[in-house]
Amino acid sequence: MSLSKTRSSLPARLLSMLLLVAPAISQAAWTAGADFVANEKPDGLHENNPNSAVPQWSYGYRSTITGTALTLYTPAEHSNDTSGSGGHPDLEGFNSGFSIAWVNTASTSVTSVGGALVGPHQIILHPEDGLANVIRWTSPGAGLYSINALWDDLDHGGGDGAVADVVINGVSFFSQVFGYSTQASINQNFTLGLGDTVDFVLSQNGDIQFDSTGFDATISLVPEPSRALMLAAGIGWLLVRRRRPSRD
Ligand SMILES: [Ca+2]
Ligand SMILES: [Ca+2]
Ligand SMILES: [Ca+2]
Repeated sequence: MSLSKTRSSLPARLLSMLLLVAPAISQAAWTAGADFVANEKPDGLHENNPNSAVPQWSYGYRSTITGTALTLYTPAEHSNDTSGSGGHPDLEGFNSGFSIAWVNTASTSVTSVGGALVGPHQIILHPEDGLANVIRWTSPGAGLYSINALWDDLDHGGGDGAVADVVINGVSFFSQVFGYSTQASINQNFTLGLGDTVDFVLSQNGDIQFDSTGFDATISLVPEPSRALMLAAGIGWLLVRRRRPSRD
C-alpha cells in the first residue's frame, strides 16, 4: 500500500517542486513596439505613461545621456493621430516639441517626418535639442535578462547621425554612433534586480537634423542554470524513490 501511495503522490510532489523553483515573475518577455501598441489600442482606453497595458515601460527624456532622471511625457503630450505634428494617423504616442516617442499601430509601414518609413508596430524616436530621448524598462524581479535592441536611422537626407545608449541604473553599458542609413544594435545578457532601470537612450550627436530613428527592443528572462539543475536533481531523486520498493 505504501508503494502505491508513493506513486500516486509523485505528480503532486513534482508539481510542488516545479512551483518552488519556478520564477516569481509572471511575464517572461517584453517587446517595446508591441507593448506600446497595447497601450495605444483601442483609442481612449489606456494611453497612460507609464504604459498601463505593460507597466514595465515608460516614456520620456532628460538633459543627460546617463543618470536616472526621467521627465515623463504628460497626458497633454499624447496623441492618437500625429498627422498634425508631421506624423501619421496610425502613428500614436507622445511628443514634447521635437522629442518624439510614437509607435506605428498599423500592420503596414507608414511615412513620418522627413519621409521616414516606420515599420509595422515599430517605434519612431526623435531627440529634442539638448535632451536625450529615453524609453525605460523597469525590472519586475531579480534574474538574468537577455536585452536585444535595434536603433535604425530612418531619415537619410543628411545630418551628423545620432547616438544609441543602454543605460542601466544610470550607467551606460553600451554606446554607439550611427546615422546615414546605418543602425546600432545590442544583444547581451544582464543580471538585474527588482526595480533596476534599463534606459534605451537616443541622443543627437551634434544637431538634431535628420535624427528620426526607428526603434524596437525585446527583453527576455533567461532560465537560470541553477534552477534547471535543481529541478533535474529533484526529478532524479523522485524517480529513484519511485523505482525503489518500499520496505515499510
Ligand atoms: Ca491610441
Ligand atoms: Ca544628429
Ligand atoms: Ca539620419
